[in-house]
Amino acid sequence: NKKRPWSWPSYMEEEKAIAAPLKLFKEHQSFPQSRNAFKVGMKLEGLDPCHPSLFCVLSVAEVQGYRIRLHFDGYPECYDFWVNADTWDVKPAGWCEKMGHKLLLPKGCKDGEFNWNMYVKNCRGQLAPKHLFKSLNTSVTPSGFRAGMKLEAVDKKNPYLICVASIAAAVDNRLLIHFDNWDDTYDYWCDASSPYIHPVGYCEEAELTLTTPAEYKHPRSFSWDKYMEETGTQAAPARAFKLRPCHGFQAGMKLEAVDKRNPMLIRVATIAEVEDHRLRIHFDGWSEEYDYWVDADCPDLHPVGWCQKTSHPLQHPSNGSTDMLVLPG
Ligand code: MLY
Repeated sequence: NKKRPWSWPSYMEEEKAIAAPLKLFKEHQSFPQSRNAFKVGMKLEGLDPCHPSLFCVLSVAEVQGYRIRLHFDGYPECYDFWVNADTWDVKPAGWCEKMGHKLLLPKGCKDGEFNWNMYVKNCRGQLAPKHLFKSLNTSVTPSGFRAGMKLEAVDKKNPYLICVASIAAAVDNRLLIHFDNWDDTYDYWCDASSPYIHPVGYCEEAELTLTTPAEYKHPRSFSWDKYMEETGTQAAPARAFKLRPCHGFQAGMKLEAVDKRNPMLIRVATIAEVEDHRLRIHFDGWSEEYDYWVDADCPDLHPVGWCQKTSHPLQHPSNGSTDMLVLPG
């Protein structure tokens, strides 16, 4: 009985399962239109996934199919992270300066002394050419959101809290959400249809508790009108908030998903459970304790066949025992 190589079609037949239909995936999850042209050593500016209000000086450390591993210049490799080549979160050198964003410099570089051209020359690197950045050519319709406007937002690190928040930046169709009087470690980027943001007055209307700004003197008597007057600010207009349609994914559907514990790996996975905007991802052949919840539009979810199309290795259920060795902790 010769062992045939693993394949999606035969696996699907064995499992009597169906693939999550292509139309349910967002463009940034689906099959890319072009190749990944990033090369190891190219330098760029990009968001720190653990601290998304910060753009940093990064280098491409590894290329795998349509994905790249990014390294923080001057910092240990343990902070490296993987993104898709078309992510909005990376920008060409000089983008921050042009947009007026702060750029976290490589360790050891002094503010005001950093110059991209000199830097690249000194470390014999190269800048990632502008045309590799998909996100620079997106057409953007004005959204009505402006930096400084107030809103009510879920703290994604403490998702049971809806809090007084501000738009810290509005770039393309992306909004940087900041929590008033807190440091920027809770900040995150989202779009106008994010289920995590609501107009001023939402909590009152829905009879939910609104978490007031840190150190706010009279949290019990918080009033938006008073607060906005005190701070000289405005509410983000209610019409700017868009309703996100249901994702349409159903439990049992198969897909390819990045393994959060070892993000260089993409595994055969099943949707185990669905909520309005989230999915519980189960890795086939692995214990349920490795399941995790993600937003349905997460860029780490891909349709069946994505790895093959983009020349990325796919970890299938039957080789679980070998890659167990590279799973940390
Ligand atoms: N227990 C946490 C809660 C922090 C909440 C911050 N949000 C509102 C931005 C702490 O005190 O660290």
